[in-house]
Amino acid sequence: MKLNPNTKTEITFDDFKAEVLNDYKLAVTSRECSLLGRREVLTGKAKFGIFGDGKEIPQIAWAKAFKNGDFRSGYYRDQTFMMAIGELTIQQFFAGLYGNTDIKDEPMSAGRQMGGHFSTHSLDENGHWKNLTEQKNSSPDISPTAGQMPRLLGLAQASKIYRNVNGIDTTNFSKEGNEIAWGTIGNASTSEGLFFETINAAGVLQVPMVISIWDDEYGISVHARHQTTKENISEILKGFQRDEDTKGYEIFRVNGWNYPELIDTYQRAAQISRKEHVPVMIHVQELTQPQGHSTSGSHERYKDQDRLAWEAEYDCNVQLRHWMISNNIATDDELIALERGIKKAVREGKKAAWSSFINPVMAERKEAISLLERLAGSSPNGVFIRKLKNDLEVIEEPLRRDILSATRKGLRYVVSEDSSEKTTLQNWINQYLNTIQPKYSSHLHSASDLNALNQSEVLPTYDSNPQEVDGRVVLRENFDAIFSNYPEALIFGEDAGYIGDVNQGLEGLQEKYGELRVADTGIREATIIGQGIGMAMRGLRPIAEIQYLDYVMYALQIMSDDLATVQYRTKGRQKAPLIVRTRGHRLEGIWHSGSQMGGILNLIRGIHVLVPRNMTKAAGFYNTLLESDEPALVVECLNGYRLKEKLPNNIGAFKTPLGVVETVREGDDITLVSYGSTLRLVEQAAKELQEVGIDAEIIDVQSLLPFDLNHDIVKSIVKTNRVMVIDEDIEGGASAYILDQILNTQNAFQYLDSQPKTLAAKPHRPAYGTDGDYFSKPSVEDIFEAIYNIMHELSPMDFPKLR
Ligand SMILES: Cc1ncc(C[n+]2csc(CCOP(=O)(O)OP(=O)(O)O)c2C)c(N)n1
Ligand SMILES: [Mg+2]
Repeated sequence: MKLNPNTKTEITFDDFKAEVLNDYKLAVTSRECSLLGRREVLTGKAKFGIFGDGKEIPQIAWAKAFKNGDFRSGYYRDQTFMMAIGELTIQQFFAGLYGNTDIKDEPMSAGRQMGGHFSTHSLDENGHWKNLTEQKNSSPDISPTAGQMPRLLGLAQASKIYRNVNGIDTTNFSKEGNEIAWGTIGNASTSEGLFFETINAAGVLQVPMVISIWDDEYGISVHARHQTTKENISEILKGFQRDEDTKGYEIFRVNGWNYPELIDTYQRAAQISRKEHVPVMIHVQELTQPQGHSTSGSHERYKDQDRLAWEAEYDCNVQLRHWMISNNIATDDELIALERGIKKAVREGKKAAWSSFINPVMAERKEAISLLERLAGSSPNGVFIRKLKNDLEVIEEPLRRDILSATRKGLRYVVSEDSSEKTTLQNWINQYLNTIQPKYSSHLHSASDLNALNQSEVLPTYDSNPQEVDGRVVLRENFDAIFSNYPEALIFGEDAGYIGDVNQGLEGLQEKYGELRVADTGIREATIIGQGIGMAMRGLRPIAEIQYLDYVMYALQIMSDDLATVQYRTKGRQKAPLIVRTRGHRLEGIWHSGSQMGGILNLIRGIHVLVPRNMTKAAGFYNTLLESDEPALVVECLNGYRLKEKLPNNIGAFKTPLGVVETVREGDDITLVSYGSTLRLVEQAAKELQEVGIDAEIIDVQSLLPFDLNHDIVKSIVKTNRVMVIDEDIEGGASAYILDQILNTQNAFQYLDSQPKTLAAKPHRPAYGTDGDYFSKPSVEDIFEAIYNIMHELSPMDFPKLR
């Protein structure tokens, strides 16, 4: 066993001994947390537990190579690492297990994520950047296996941008691009497509990414023989190994119980990656799971006696212990004493965590009990109310649900009574909900002053005789202004670089701003988004281009699971203000008609969804978003790039507001609500309806999420008393979402004289060609007739049956 030459020469044997002892102490502390954590779940104090036992020693070796400014993107096994970098205490570990909603006690997610999902704070309490170069950083974990991979790519690429692009203010984010993005993944999760996609992309991009694979041969109960060709991930990835002629990876293989070799490997990996910006893969083999996968089951069900015996022997903590004794670093007795002390410290930390979790709830229950008692005393139904109170009082470990359930039920017994005790309880419940609900619901969006809704509209302005240009030229001019105004802005996607995107909205910009800022990527939508998420988390302003709306499907999982939840799952302590640019709506054929808006709307709450009807509106959205700190999806109209628009003279400065609809035609008979490419058909139908005496008002939604914050649609319905939503998505998709907003949020039903209607596409995907479109999605005639029929029902004499 050899030690890192650096460590050997720089420190004395006593220092070395102290460091090893310290490492062992941490390994045992972490293990003890896992053991006690499992017990907390089995006794019912916590709901679910998944721990880092069996992976302690490699994480300690890794932490030694991890520097300020570096980032982690990992998964639920990494508690020891988080402890080693000083970002997780025993008490915080248990606070996470209990789901403590106070971010001071549970800094990972304020109780929103189950334990084992780690994160650090990139933002202060006002949502402003901290100096990330002065702290050790972890991006926030997500549960879907391999979901941490796409963002890892972006975290690594940020270093490359900071090192090679001039003019960016790097103060808070980078020191010459010297930061490494460190990933971890379980052996079984390397079966996921996201793993392979990321590995390939990082090899192409040559970014400082070090990925550790924690290999314990299992993924829950499923053995490596069902997971990995040759049962060996580094073996099959050998082709990625760089050599003198070709760029690629540096690949290491090391046993997870071999403390000195682990330390050496991580030091070497860091040196290569940090200095040369080469991606490194560390396959950490022969790891174990002393307690099995999670608290949901026991591994004795699927591991045979031999395997269990091997795991007991090669447990990395046990191996380190042997190694320490045989190298005279400590005696057995000394270690026994140390272990005893750790057990006590962990028990105490656990107790403290439980107290800070339960004490506020106990105090809240006390208030509720006294209010219920007083209500009981004042009511003829006192006996029933007292039972509620007694039942609440005897719960040993009460939840807030118990408190609310009892108090809310209590009110039902006094529904027809009038007493000050009742008013007091009513007020208390309302007040309690107002204080407690945000603990579970705040920060879906940014709560900082940079929230996109704080941006006010700036209208485009025009010369007296403005130039009429193709829509794509408005976009190009605006992107030019963006890249010149924001040195930290960059765009990347398939065909986005050299040819300036498939519709030439970026024409000439790569030449002007360089290959790193206007970049072509491989065909890999999920990691295009991941690249954006990671870079946005490190202070850059990425615009990730997904070539067509239909192919957002490949990236939708990562947008939904990762991007959309960043603010929420960190309670506002991290952000990823990524702009996703795509183009869609109504072209031709099953995969080029971009109609899955309903799916998108349902899946990415937390991301703004903007559907500008022309390129001036789109450019205005980009300008708004760059002044804010939130993620958004902007869907440009695929058939709008060659339509003429007036060229504004305040390019780069005009801003389209979010959540504001626009009335594009005024009328008295019916309100038509639509957006995007379909809007043009609605406008045509309205013209034709005018000819038969129907005067339609048209509202362009523009911004699906957020939706009509001023409630302008209902104001229109107050005038017309009728509404139809027209959308190219299927029934129950975006049109249902829009109608729900109009009826439930805007309370429009009271102003309606006719049934509110939606007009949507056929339930199948659109067939190819112009006729395919005509017979699949609402046509001008469909729209005309649907509206005409409403008027016919109202007044058959004026509007006789058409057919
Ligand atoms: C996409 C997805 N599929 C399934 C799961 C359920 N799941 C959680 S952990 C796990 C096994 C992961 O095994 P491995 O990657 O080897 O990590 P280990 O737990 O062994 O460290 C599975 C199947 C999940 N979280 N996400
Ligand atoms: Mg595994």
